[in-house]
Amino acid sequence: MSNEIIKVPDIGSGDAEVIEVCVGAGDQIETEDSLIVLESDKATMEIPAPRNGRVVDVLLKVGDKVSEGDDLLTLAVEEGAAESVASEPVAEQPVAAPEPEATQVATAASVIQEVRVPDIGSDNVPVIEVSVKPGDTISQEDTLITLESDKSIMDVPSPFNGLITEVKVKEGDTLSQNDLIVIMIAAAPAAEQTTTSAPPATEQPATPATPATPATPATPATPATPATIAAQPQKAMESTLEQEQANKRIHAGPSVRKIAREFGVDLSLIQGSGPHSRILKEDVQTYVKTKLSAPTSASSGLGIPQMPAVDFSKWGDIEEKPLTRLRQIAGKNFQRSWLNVPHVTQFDESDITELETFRKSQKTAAMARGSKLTPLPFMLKACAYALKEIPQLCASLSPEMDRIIYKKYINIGIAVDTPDGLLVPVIKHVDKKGLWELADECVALAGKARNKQLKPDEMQGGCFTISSLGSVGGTAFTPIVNAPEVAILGISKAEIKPKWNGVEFEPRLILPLSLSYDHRAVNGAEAARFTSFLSQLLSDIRHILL
Ligand code: CAO
Repeated sequence: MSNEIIKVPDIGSGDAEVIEVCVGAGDQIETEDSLIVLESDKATMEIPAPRNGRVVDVLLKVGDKVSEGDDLLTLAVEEGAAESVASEPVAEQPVAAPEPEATQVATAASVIQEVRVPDIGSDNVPVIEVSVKPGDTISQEDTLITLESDKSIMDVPSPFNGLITEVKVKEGDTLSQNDLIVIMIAAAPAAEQTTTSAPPATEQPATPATPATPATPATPATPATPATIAAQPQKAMESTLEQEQANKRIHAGPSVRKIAREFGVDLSLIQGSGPHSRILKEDVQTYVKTKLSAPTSASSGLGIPQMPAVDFSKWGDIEEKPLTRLRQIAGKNFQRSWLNVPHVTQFDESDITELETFRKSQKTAAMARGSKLTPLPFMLKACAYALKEIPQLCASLSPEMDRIIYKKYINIGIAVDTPDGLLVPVIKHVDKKGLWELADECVALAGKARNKQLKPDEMQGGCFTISSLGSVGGTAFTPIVNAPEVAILGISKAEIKPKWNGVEFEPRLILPLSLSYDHRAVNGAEAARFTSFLSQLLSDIRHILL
């Protein structure tokens, strides 16, 4: 084996951008396998392997600008194969060896040139755009016509600077190699033109492009012109970018598609102003301008609009402080959940008059234990019962959204407000713990949260969350589901309210419940059954104390 540097062949234009690297170090490749995909403003083209071998090192990366002769990769090849390549006489031939078929009438400073269709890989390819007309002064590389086969779209560039005198094709014509496109007065003698990097069709050999084989390798010196590249259009199409694939039925030339890709524009959103609604460069430019000048608050349809930057100091003094890291992380989690989860909130209330009487009766005992018996441990216990009764709320959706994962354990998170932001420690196996144990754990975990002492595993494994604002106030709120959990219970401040007992209005302590749930996993009836069951449990705590 010997190492050989494979170089970029003649790509028919000055330079091109690497838009895809198809091989990596260690790959065993065969002749004709695609090595890289290049894109110039005229065409997308694959560069095939000139011979079998093993890739030692890829010397280019996506985004690199390359031209003929640049190092592409190092290939380890069999000794024999490398030698046969080196001794291949074709490799030494100059680029413009083939005789042009064009009729040339030399004048002092110009030559009349017939420009013909190069090797485009197939016959009878329809012309979808004619970009020049008699009288046009054009530069070398300007597009003359655009052809579209069922496999690829290709601009045919002018090989010369000069003046168009006659256009021999029109849209809808079908062309094959060597068909006449235009007659033009080229601005320089033909001898100079043959040295250009984009030889015209008339300078191509009349024979069809021969795929590179080990015997006749497409070495850097047997260049793959745009024509020979077009001989592998199917492969080229496969490697075209995703958006291009989606747009391939849209009428637009490669240069227009390139601009669209650079600006991230979906061509299907653009109304073409060219013949047969063909999208022109100007259409893309106008579209981008319109989008840029649109008010930032308007949705682009491509994502969530950014909030505009506002200089609040224009209206008075301000003070700017960084958000704590915790608030930033929590904020992202809220937003992700809010955007991903279709939220519904079920409101309910529970008469906790008896619960409160019992709780107060235990206050001294709680203090003696060094604990605190707030309504929260009762909520935890009641929720554990309700989650067992309605397991749909003790579940998560699979990331693919095709399965629901029921959890057979009951771990409940409690939202704790800390100076740095919100933390949610998780109380494990709530169903297996008594009220005192839960009360102790609430106090301990809330304390750890506020003192930044929570360990990661104390914040993991939750099935459901309780967010209690009961000590603060409010009548109801809509908590955000702590995804991937599917439900969260918000508790607001219990208030004395008049309740009709069948005979008279009675003052009762009423606790507001707000259950937000992921409507993909939980139905409204299940949510309502959950809060209703919870309400009953809290109204008569004998059930949960059992
Ligand atoms: N109704 C009326 N009073 C309530 C109540 C309710 N729903 N919930 C609690 N209280 C009372 C308690 O009984 C206690 O009073 P007593 O000392 O007289 O018994 C008082 O309010 C203070 O309770 P607490 O806040 O110390 O304890 P807690 O168990 O109720 O709550 C905790 C603990 C950690 C959940 C709470 O301190 C907390 O951080 N809550 C904020 C949660 C939050 O921010 N959620 C929003 C998330 S979305 O942004």
